[in-house]
Parts: sequence; structure tokens; C-alpha cells
Amino acid sequence: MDVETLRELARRLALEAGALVREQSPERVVVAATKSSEVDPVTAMDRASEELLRARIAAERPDDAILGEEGDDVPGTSGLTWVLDPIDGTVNYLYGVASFAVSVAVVAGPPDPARWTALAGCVHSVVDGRTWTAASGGGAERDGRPVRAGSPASLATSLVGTGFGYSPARRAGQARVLTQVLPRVRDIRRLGAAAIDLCLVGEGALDLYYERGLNPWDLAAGALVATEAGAVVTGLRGAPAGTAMTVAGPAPVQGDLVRLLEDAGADTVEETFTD
Ligand code: LIP
Repeated sequence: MDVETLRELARRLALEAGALVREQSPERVVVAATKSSEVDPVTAMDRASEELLRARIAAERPDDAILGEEGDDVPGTSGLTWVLDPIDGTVNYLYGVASFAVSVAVVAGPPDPARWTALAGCVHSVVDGRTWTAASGGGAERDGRPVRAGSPASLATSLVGTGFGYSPARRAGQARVLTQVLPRVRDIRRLGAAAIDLCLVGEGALDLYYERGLNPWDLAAGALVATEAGAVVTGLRGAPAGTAMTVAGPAPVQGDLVRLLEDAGADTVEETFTD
């Protein structure tokens, strides 16, 4: 199956799951369970969205593997893995803040951002319908129109997206890093959904984005959109993007932010935080 066919399948799956979330969410969304901390929620619609995605992939791509945020890994024999975030930005969804998305990507190789080759992906913003897609070597689009990353003149004039983890110790460290970043950039935006943040870098609506602690499903599709739109997406100290750190943006300012984050120790921040 060629990458453009995979792009269209990812788009179709993301739009169907997005319609499910839009049309079947309760008036008042409640927490079904929590995960890494009491502020890391999962809702019934997270689970329903992922169940739909898994059922469609099992039917249409039965030999492919699945790595999803809310369910068990499914092994495959095709060498391809579907990487699913059924609702990226779950806290926004829980509170009714409009920035959350369904993220669907398909990768070749091991289900590890450091070692996979992303082939195609889709990020579908559930509330307003914006739909970003990308295919390896085929470019990135929003709603069928090509997108390109911006070209900020400098780090000091760059609008930078970021996010924070769910543990007080991690957040204390991230706050310390933020004191190093904020004075050196135009401004910060914390929009709450990594997949959308990465797509906004791809269309120049954010100049840069960085976050420590992303899961593979948070970044799989959005990183491909940003990359295919001409941005660079890496970790720190020569590492690929991944859980330790993800930094996205156009060269050369992406490199300037990488160096700033390296100097701030942003890939190892953990603080002892006591109330
Ligand atoms: C979220 C990310 C966000 C990050 C949150 C959380 P989820 O993903 O998209 O950027 O800051 O901590 O990881 O949990 O809503 O799928």
C-alpha cells in the first residue's frame, strides 16, 4: 500500500473517530479513570474512539500492528504499526477547551519514535474540523491545501508552544526550564494538545514547539506533518524526537532552541517538589 493510500486511510479513520467524539459525547464529560497521576484522566470517549479505530484497522489492515494510548499493543506481521491517540488533549476535552484532536499515524519498523519510519498520518481537530495530513515524501496539508513551516528571523522573535507533564516534580523542573526560555523568545503558548501543536508548527502558526515527556502516540502523526512541512523535529544532544524531549521548528531557529534547552538541562529535569 503506497503512502498516499495510507494517508487517505489515516484521514478517513481520524475523521470517523472525530465524528464519534463530537456526536456522542455527554453534555458533561466526566473522568472514567486516571493514569499516571490524579490529573492524567481518561474518559469514556477516549476509550470509545480508540475502540472504533482499532476495529476499523483490524478489518481493513488485519496484518498490521497497533500501538494505542488506551489499549494493549496488538502485534502484526506486515511490518507496519498504527499509532493511535484517540483524544490528544484529553484535559481540554474534559474541561470543554476546544483544542483536542484524534491522531492516527502509520509507521514502518519498531513502534519506537527513535527507530520507526513514519509513513503517513492525520491529526483531526474535533471541535473545528481542521484536518492535517502528511505522507512520507508527499508533503503536508491542512484541509487538502499544502502547508509549510514558517521562517522566523530569530529565536527572540519566535512564538513557542510547549506543554507540561502530570507529576509535580516534573512540572517543577519544567517551570525552571521555562524561566530560561521565556525571556529569550517572543512568547509562549500552552495549547494542551501536542499533536495540534506540532501541526501548527507545520503551518507556521507556531514558530517552534518543545515538550519533555510526550508518548509515541502524542507525536507520531504531528511530527510527520511538521517534518513534511519543512520543519526539523529532534530531541536534544543529537537524539531523535521522543519522550526525553521533542523540539520542532524550522532551521536554524530550531537548533537555537535545542542549544538553549540543552544548556537548561531540559531533557533531564526532575525536581524534588514538596508542598
Ligand atoms: C497530552 C499532550 C500534551 C501534554 C499533556 C498530555 P493526552 O496528551 O498532547 O501536549 O502536555 O501532558 O500528554 O494525554 O491528552 O493524550
